[in-house]
Amino acid sequence: QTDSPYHLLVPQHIKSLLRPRQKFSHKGTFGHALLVGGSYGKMGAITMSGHAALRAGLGLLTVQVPHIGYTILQTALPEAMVLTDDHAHHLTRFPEDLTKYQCVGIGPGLGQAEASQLALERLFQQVTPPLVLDADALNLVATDRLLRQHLPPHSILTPHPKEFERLTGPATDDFHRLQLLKEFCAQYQCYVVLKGAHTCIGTPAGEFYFNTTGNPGMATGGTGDVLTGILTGLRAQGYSALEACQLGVYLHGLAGNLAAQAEGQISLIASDLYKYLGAAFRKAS
Ligand code: B4P
Ligand code: MG
Repeated sequence: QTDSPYHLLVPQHIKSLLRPRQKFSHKGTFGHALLVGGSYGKMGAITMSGHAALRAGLGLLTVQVPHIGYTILQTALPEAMVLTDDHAHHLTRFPEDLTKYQCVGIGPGLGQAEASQLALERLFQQVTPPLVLDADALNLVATDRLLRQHLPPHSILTPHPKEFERLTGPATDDFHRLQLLKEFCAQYQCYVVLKGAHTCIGTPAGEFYFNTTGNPGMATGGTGDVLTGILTGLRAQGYSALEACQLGVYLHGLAGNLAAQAEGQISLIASDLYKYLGAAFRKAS
């Protein structure tokens, strides 16, 4: 233990966080999550998040998508329940009752339609379960002051560097980016997973956790959507926001390493990450 705010995510720590399954557990033990996203031509993102949430050990999954996504989801992800929005191509509302969900993940493939923005504004004005915000949910937060003002505390945000820049403005160098990360997490009392080759988790307490897994094979479309699913699945199981970030980021990268060992970095695609997530859990535990 040191006083430094900079930490590395090491295997011993990850192992200590993982909770083995008890014999008499049932699906209710492992939480019910809601994933919200998808729009016309972007249904793959939320579908992959769903696969990843389930492979992360989640008990029950509901996915809310625009009407156009109904058949796609029920076919591609038979384990999930599907709620459809009245609108065909994008989301215009969230479910009225969110109390049955232990975590809500929002953003993959969402798009930035004005109606989706208004729906997010309404959501942020009510008491919500823990949130994971990614992709277009972050882009909407970046452009809408009302959304930033009402960002529910203890949310997990997962920007890549461009999305982060939209949230905070440009950084002059890596050190400045960490400074911006620290200020943003403190101001909004949130956990930010700043993604990249050295993904860094920022916390409201001003700590930084750097990931030690992952490889450039993961620089391919959809790998971020898989991370969103993993984090949502872990958070819904009762892991704290910080535990979910640490476990999720580490296991996502480890799955990427195991996938690259088998398939090669060049051919790695995002769905390989949830295909190898089980092997990553086994290796980490
Ligand atoms: P978008 O169109 O917003 O991409 P996306 O849908 O969010 O893609 P996805 O969800 O698959 O990937 P994500 O980055 O969320 O466009 C991305 C834009 O941002 C592009 O213009 C791109 O050039 C730019 N951009 C992205 N990353 C950048 C970076 N590091 N620096 C500058 N510009 C950047 O999630 C990707 C996942 O893969 C993360 O978990 C990440 O940690 C992991 N990953 C990616 N590269 C990795 C690497 N080299 N090593 C280890 N892990 C890596
Ligand atoms: Mg992304």
